Amino acid sequence: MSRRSKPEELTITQDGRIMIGKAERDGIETVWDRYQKQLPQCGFCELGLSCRNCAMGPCRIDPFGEGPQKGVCGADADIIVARNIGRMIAAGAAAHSDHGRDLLEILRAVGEGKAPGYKISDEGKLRRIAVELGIEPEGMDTLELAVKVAEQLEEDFGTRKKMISFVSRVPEKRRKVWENLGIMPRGVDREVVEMMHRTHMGVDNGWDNILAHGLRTALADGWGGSMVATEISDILFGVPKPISSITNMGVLKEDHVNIVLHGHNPLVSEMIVQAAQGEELVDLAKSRGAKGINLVGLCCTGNEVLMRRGIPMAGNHLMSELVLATGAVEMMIVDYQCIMPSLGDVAKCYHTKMVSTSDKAKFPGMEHREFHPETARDLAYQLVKEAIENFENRIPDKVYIPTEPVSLISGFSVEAILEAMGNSLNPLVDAIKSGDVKGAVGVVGCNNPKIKHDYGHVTLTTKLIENDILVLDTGCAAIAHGKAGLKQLEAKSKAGPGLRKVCEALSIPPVLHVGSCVDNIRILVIAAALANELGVDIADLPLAGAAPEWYSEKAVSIGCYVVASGIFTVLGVAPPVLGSKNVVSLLTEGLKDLVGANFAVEPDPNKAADLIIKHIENQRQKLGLP
Ligand code: BF8
Ligand code: SF4
Repeated sequence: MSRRSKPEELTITQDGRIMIGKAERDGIETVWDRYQKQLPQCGFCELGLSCRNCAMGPCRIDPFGEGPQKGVCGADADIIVARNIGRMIAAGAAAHSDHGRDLLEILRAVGEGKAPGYKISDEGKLRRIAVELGIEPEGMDTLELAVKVAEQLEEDFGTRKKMISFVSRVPEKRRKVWENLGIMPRGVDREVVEMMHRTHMGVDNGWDNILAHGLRTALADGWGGSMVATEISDILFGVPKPISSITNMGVLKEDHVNIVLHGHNPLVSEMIVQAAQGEELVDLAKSRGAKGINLVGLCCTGNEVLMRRGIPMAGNHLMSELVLATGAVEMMIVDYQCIMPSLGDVAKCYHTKMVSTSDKAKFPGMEHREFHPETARDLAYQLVKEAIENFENRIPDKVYIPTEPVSLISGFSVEAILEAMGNSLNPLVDAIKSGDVKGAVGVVGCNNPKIKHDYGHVTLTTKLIENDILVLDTGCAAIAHGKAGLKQLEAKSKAGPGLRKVCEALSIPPVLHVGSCVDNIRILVIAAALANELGVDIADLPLAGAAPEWYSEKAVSIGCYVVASGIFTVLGVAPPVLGSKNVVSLLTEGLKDLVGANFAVEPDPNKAADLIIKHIENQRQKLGLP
């Protein structure tokens, strides 16, 4: 194995640096060690030039033009690259959308009285969504209405429709763009399945045709599956409101029973939160020598319970192994997505009990305890009880909690942002018009060991707010910003004078946490509302997106629906498309003429900020703004 990099070369975070050192001392292999062992990674795959879609292959195209230029079937670089990225989009859209479907199943089960423990937390939102879907809620009781709404949104997945329901939220001009290009999303499952079909050998060999369908598949995620996930979570668990909390590994407490909630879907974690707040279990924890039960989150499940309940956030993607290395975790409960299969191994070095909960996500070294709506409440109680019983098994010599936590404000749903502005978009519109706020950027996505942990997010966002650009964030980017202190009211001191003024007037930080990765749709909803307010297309607004440290297929889908919705997007990691000049030129230039926005790739976050600032200035100029 090559020499380990120094912790300060791997992450900008203090807790991360300390815990990388501890992991090494405890003999734990981390994501960075495994990344090192993989180097050099396959150049063909990196460029998107390898294909294993059939058994005549695997095939690869020589990027230098000397070796083979076609696969066995005759597919060239353009076709292979487009097929590969198309399948990445399909997988990402599937992940978000299947998460949405799981929530719809709970909504229906609540309506049918089959999900004790779950309830409709926001009836107002249920009724608003019903009206949007063309359901007349008058005279219908809440549970009946829940079933109707679930039924109608289930239709957005598989059945044959001209378009999915929430396209109704899309500005008229944008819809025309999609219609003209033939990329109107018709059904979530349909677009994903069709992408798998098109990329089978001998089907779609128009590389640009595959990419166009890629945009449609991504739109079915953004305006479909992810939107369903967010809106139904709000109905079931409540619409987030500004809430204070704390973050980094210092949220773990040495004298408490620590339970870590990891994954994406709030349907397990919400039950655990309820169970852990019950007096009986708290008393049990005390009787076992702990001061109480301390729930903390990781990744997007963490974001969900942070946004709604203020549950402290232990860290983002690359921190998940290191959290276990504190030796202070009694139990980690996971649902699905972004859960490294290495976690079970790490936990073996400590007393930590690992529990998987979804029938579709099992892991080595974890005990599988499946959640079902009928029994979720009882299972949650049982798991918290077992975590408490595990407290006495802690190995004191191995326990180390590295830092003091940082405070933050979370909970900026669309509703909360509007409320902060007196239930009107006018303050934001006025601030943009006057130039106090030059524009807004969604900084989103993952961590990736190819980029120094959190460096991309924090550097980019700091520079954007300095330049009076409001940042909305989700996913692991949001956690990075939280740990860096950018989500505190005091962070306004780091903002430019215009943004600072607006933060003061509205009592908001310059970086607004809008949620988990499915919650990127909250940014779409605000963008659509702004465009409608100004009577323009989303593509005309001074907005941008950025994913400085992305790794996942979900992020590819997000990037594509954001661009197809008309928002310029900068990626910090190059997607595997560089093997095709045609695909690169379409994504970075051609799309501008087709959907009014394009991608850029810029690994240096300072330069990415410059690109975004320039883009926002151009957009302002085109709108005739100062
Ligand atoms: O959905 S940001 S690493 S945790 S994929 Fe995963 Fe990326 Fe984090 Fe959330 Ni999103
Ligand atoms: Fe090779 Fe074509 Fe099969 Fe891909 S689909 S593995 S390029 S023969």
